Amino acid sequence: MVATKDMPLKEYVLKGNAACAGCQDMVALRHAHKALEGNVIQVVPACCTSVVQGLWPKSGLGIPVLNTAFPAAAATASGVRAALAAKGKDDTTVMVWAGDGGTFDIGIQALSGAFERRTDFLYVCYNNQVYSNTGTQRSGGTPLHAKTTTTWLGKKEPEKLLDFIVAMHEPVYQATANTAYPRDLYDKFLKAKEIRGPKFIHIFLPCPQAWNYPVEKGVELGKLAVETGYWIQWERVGTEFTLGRQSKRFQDPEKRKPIEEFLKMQGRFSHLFRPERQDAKIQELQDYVQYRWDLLMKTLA
Ligand SMILES: Cc1ncc(C[n+]2csc(CCOP(=O)(O)OP(=O)(O)O)c2C)c(N)n1
Repeated sequence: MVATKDMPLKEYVLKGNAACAGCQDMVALRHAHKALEGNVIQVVPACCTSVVQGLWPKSGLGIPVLNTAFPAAAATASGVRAALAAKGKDDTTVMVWAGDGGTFDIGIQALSGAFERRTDFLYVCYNNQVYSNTGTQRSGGTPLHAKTTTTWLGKKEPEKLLDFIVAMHEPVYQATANTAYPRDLYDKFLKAKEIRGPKFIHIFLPCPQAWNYPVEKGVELGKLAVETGYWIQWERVGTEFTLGRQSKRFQDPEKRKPIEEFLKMQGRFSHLFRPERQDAKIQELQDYVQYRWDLLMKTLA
């Protein structure tokens, strides 16, 4: 794994942009771009990142960015790749950077199409599990029982199992990442930029606004997600699966921390503990951890 001192010093996420305090998207963008070293065209649909990117002619990102309509990110990437091919520029990474709303829900048709066309691009879904930019409405990536502005009593359905939907499109590279492990995230982008074909990186990304936790706790929360087994770090090159070293220990349910520790740090789950404890709902979320592990190890490993 890369040593922090060996990462490029150049910053592509510029100071003074419009991100909220504690925004983990900045951690993800910063390390992704250090790996890509500026040789990238980034396609951004409507999401928090389009606010960070800002209004033309100014920009909060020091790389070429193409802002596109909410459902169209992956289709736009196919077009950018075709234009680059026409100019003979094959070594530039074309990267979609979209939220969970723009991926699980609104952009999924375009995503499916671009993968089916085998577009040479990298699709990144930064998953803060909610439509953050417009005031934190529930998305297809919002977990069971989480409160959002459109699920006041907690969401009634679990999230879509996006990784499995994407895997069935047979990407050449697929990985999960987490901003609590920025060196691992950096390495995954380094790897992705060398592989030609459709690629997908799914980033777990706590949002202090939507999840309602103190802004300085983002990394702690990201680590807890892994230590409780809630988030699993893995990658696949073609069909070759590797369980991430951060998650290896937690394949054993005995080694995992109880899901409660992850839930308790977040206001969006406070109704599970106050005014009285809702043991059945906490248990449902605990059981769902094992369900996802089993599904992953049975189908993709
Ligand atoms: C077709 C369309 N519908 C709705 C909107 C309004 N809108 C802009 S950003 C956004 C939320 C995006 O959520 P997500 O993709 O999860 O990214 P995040 O805001 O969390 O970064 C919405 C609903 C829009 N711009 N276009």
